[in-house]
Amino acid sequence: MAGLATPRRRIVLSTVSSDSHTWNLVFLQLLLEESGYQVTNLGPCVPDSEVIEAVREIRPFAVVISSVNGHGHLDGARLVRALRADRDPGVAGVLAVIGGKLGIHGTGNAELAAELSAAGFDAVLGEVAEPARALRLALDRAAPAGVAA
Ligand code: B12
Repeated sequence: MAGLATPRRRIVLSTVSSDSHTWNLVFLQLLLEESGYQVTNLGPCVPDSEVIEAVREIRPFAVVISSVNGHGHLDGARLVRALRADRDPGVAGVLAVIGGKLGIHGTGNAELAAELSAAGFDAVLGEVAEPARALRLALDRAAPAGVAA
């Protein structure tokens, strides 16, 4: 049924360029699919340019970025700046969410979250207690009518 997905249902899911962890992506893909989204999972270690080209091609409702190796605060900030600087308004304006282990100092990452928000992310979820709930809430806030209905 992939061809029937509306842009509001599509999500591009990726890690940051340095991150080779994959089970986080499997978890997030299943979670998002359960919530009614059609997910394009780009896999681990995705260069910034590939994420941006996927957004250009797929025109998703949101791009969800996962960081596990702790480099999310650096790689994610660079990625979202490039996304926001794109000449195509449909790419530059896409809803962007990042979460997971954003740094290497455990959960105390309020500063990193602020930096990532300033760089351009709409939602920075960090290592939250209930990732599934937090992600659903962040996406629902951006699409109040809900996509799974
Ligand atoms: C398996 C594993 C690996 C495997 C990965 C294999 C694979 N193909 O996936 C291998 C051996 C390759 C590996 C490599 C490395 N790893 Co590793 N790895 C792990 C391990 C044991 C499990 C990760 C996992 O699969 N978890 C299961 C998934 C489902 O959960 P998760 O990844 O934690 O994701 C959850 C949350 O983070 C969150 N989440 C993640 N993304 C997002 C996004 C959003 C939007 C939201 C809302 C939530 C969210 O939700 C997920 C589900 O709860 C963890 C330790 C641990 N017990 O967690 C270390 C760990 C993640 N690894 C770590 C490190 C340091 C590395 C290396 C740098 C080691 C090294 N020196 O080489 C490299 C990194 C390589 C790279 N380029 O990225 C550290 C990260 C430290 C940090 N961030 O502070 C950890 C935590 C181990 C540790 N305690 O030090 N690793």
